[in-house]
Amino acid sequence: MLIVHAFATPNSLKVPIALEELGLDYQLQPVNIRQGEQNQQTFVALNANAKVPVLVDPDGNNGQPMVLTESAAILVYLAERYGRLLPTDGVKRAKVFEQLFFHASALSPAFSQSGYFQKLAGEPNPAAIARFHGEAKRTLSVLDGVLARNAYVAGDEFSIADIAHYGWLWRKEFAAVDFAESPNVERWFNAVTRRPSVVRGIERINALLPQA
Ligand SMILES: N[C@@H](CCC(=O)N[C@@H](CS)C(=O)NCC(=O)O)C(=O)O
Repeated sequence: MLIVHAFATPNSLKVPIALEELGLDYQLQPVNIRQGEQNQQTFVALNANAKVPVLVDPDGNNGQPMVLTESAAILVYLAERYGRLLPTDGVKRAKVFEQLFFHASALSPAFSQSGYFQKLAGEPNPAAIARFHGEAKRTLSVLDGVLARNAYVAGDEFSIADIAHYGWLWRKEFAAVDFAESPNVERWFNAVTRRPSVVRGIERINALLPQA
């Protein structure tokens, strides 16, 4: 069975949503990043970058185990292995990659750092907040422009690029952004939230949080 090392985080959520979309069985292995478990030797042996998510496919490498890190790479791997969520047509496929790279290089780091400097950093850093909160709002407005033209982020079909963006928009409060000036993102977000795969993925990832 596929194993996903994960926690209730934006990047982790992407993987169970994809697995639910693909109708696959999987096990979530909790890595409590609030308690530093991502730095334990056993986890760093799986991901030298010490971050969730990590996918372990027991026979993904010609019958041998395959370990994969980076949420966008995991989404591409699953889509290619199971033949869904990533068009084969050149232009449609390129548009999915355009959004995946935009997500991984722009929106995701902006949201992550915006949240870090506003919610977690030990001391105030106005320049960092201005830069990253500004980037979070700016990338959200870029996405709003894309969704003004398309039903989904890479065109008229739901794809792994939607799953990638959804992960961070699910945690928009952490980045201190909202949909007040992004009505197209809001329409898309609400539609994606209603997908059974997303409902189930959120339920399973939230179950990784320690019970109070
Ligand atoms: N580029 C990586 C980012 C992964 C990432 O930042 N994961 C966060 C949780 S969403 C994490 O593990 N943080 C722990 C830490 O930074 O120590 C991906 O997309 O998988």
